[in-house]
Amino acid sequence: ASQAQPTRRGALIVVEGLDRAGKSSQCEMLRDSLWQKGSPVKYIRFPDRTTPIGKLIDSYLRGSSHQDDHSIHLLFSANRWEVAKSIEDEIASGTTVIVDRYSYSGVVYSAAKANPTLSLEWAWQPEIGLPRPDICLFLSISPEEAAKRGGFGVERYENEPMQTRVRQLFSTVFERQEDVSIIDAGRSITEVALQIQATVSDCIEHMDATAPLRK
Ligand code: DGP
Ligand code: NA
Ligand code: NA
Repeated sequence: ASQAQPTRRGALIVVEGLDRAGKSSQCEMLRDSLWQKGSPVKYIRFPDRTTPIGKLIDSYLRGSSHQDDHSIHLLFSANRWEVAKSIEDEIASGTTVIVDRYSYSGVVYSAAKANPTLSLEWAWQPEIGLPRPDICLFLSISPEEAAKRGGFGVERYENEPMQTRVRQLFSTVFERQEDVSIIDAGRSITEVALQIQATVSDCIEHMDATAPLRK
């Protein structure tokens, strides 16, 4: 009788970075390269602006509505929680999921507001229990390189003082975090894409794909 193969789960890959680091293009290129190698793969992004909670977030980011700092923080987190189960299901079924922004953006952007009752520690609490990434790629660009890439957009957070605090807090958070790969995203799109592909292949090769996703 034929023996069922042990099911290999997919990987959870998170891509983080400052605004204009090139995250979205790199996520698309990574998705395409995994797809070409024959792995089932899905690309999602946070915030997911299409859900009811996502619509509140979108309106806040576009400056059309005001929210208390804690309240919007919890909405961003809830926006991840409402998708968490479907991420787990995809991964259990063998699909690799690439996520454009996750809990790290969540804590860093909120803590960057320097609200005295919104510390990094406070900000982490609602993230606890979400599926934990197998790898996080941090796309790092210098402030000089960021400036070369043109002006900021019009959304909330897209200004120099905020981005400077976000950059500092990302370093603080990633110093304490395992499984983070810092990618120099100041190079050409192709060079960055190749490094990302190599890093992800290495991660997928070495992870225990028979063990469930961590929390
Ligand atoms: P994007 O659609 O990737 O450009 O993200 C929109 C903006 O929202 C961007 O400036 C980063 C910020 N952001 C993403 N996730 C979170 C989060 O969980 N909390 C907060 N406060 N900001 C976030
Ligand atoms: Na943005
Ligand atoms: Na993005």
